[in-house]
Amino acid sequence: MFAREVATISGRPSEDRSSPTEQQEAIQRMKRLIAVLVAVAAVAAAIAVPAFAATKTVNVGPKIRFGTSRLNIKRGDTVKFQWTGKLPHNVRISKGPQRGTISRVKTKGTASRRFTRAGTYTVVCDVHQPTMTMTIRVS
Ligand SMILES: [Cu+2]
Repeated sequence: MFAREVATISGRPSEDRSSPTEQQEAIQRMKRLIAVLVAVAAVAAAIAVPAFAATKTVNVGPKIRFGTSRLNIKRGDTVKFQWTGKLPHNVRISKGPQRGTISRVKTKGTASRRFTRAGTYTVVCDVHQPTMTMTIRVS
C-alpha cells in the first residue's frame, strides 16, 4: 500500500502549472538577469586593469643612456622616467602605438607615461640619439 502511494506521487513528476506565457516571461527575466551579469562582469574587467597596474622606474642618464635598454610591461602600467646625473635629456616615443613627447629637454625631475595599448615602443632621447634609445614591450 505504501509502495503504491509512492508510485502514485512519483508518477506525477513536478507538474508545472505555469502557462506558456508565464514560462516565456520567466525566460525573458532570466535573459535580462544574464545581460545584467555580463555587463557587471565587463565593467569589473575594465576596472581590473588599472587596479593591478604597476609603475616601473627607468633612469634617464646619468650619462648618455637610459637605465635599461629593454623593458617589458603590461597594458595599463606606467613608466616613470627619473633623471639622474647632470646632462640634459628629453624622452620621446619615436615608434609604437602611442607616439609623442613624454618630456621636453631637462636636467632633473621625472616624467611618467601610462601605456594603454599593447605593442613595441622605441623610446629615444633626441639629444643623444642614436646611442640613447630603449625598447618597451607592452603585452
Ligand atoms: Cu639624453
